[in-house]
Amino acid sequence: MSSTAHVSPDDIRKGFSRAMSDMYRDEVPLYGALLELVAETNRHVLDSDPGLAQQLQRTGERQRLDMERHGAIRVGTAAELATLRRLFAVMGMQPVGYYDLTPAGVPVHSTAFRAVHESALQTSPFRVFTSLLRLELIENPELRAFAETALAKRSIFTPRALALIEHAEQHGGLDAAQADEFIRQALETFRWHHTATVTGAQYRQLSDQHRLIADVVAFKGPHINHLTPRTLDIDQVQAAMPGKGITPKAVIEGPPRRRCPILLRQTSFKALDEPIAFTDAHGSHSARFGEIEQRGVALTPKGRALYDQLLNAARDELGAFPNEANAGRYTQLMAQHFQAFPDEHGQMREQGLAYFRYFATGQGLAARGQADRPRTLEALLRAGHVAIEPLVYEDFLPVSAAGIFQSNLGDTAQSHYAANSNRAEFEQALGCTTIDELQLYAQTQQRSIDACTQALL
Ligand code: OOG
Ligand code: NI
Repeated sequence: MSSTAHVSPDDIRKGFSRAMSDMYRDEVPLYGALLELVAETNRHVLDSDPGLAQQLQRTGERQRLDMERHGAIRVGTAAELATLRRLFAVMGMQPVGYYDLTPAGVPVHSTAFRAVHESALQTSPFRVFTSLLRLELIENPELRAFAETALAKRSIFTPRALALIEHAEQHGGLDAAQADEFIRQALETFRWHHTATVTGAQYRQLSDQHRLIADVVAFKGPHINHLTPRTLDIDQVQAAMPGKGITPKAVIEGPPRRRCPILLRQTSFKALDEPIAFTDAHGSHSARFGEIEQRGVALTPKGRALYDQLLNAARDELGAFPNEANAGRYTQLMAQHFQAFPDEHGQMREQGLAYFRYFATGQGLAARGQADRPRTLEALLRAGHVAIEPLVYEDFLPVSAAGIFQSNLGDTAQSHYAANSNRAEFEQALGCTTIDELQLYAQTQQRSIDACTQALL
């Protein structure tokens, strides 16, 4: 068996991402509508902005754009999270970043499973935002015990999925037939269930504590709750959504609209109310929604600090959680505060605010071997022998994620938790540490500089 060629984890991820998207489109038709709208908008943007088309061609993002998406799931126990880590590892996905959403009233902490190397991201940039419920935040001891018992009874992975994970770990990979079966079996974990594992009354009790708690505890598994395609112009899609029968949330999360996009902008439409059979009665539950994202350049620690400072200043001045009523003022405040953030790639690079990829230009390659050619990176850039392109942000933003969660939980019940952020506990549950995303961006940037040096020797 081990003599058969292994399928690359990147190809398994690519296949899984496609299978997941097909499953979700079958189950949630509005996701299909959103995919079409995003594809149409992206085509239009690429046709009307040749400069952007060229930039995305050079970085490879244009080639990966149509298959680019992220999903999100929520689990209930350390064991579930640890097994998910092993499942995602089979597909070359590792836990990157730690996000604590408790300060925003959402009783979870999270990581994003994704590929980490630019060449792997190029094959498939699929990411899964994965949250672990913090059961210790349930105040009522009986309810907490009930939730723990319900979670302890369930098994969210099929026996074949577990066997194939083990096989991949022991043999260093899966062959083609095993990879196909793995994709099918792994998909089962993320499927929607029309039946709950609890009574209607138990569901209500959990839900009264927090809707998220009911969403995790009352079901057989961590259904995928959204899949998010990447658009090149989120304002255009947001404006076009109502025409397609989709009502977006009032405010786009993340930075304001800019010429040079930074980090991540996101918007979503509310979760659908879906019929559920409880063990003793019929009712409904809403969990699944649609979201779109627009990705911009990754920021350095200095750039991120400036982003956080400006975001906080705008929110402080708004004096309330952004909502339908204050959306206009929020947009205005954001635009105003973010004037302090340079909106030109050259300036962002010079001020050390963002990460870039460096490319040897035709001019640079033509000058190879010439005695008087420039030597330093700065001189090469000035001479046009090297050009920069923004390094795309591959991760998430905690304040935005909290906004996405809230819009789907109904903005009504805002919980307040005094609990501290607990990265160590999360990593203990996960079974490893989370990777620092900033280090990944710095490494990709450095590899591109090294490649330029090589090419222009
Ligand atoms: C995850 C919400 C966060 C994002 O894109 O920031 C998220 C969830 O609702 O489970 O997906
Ligand atoms: Ni999302």
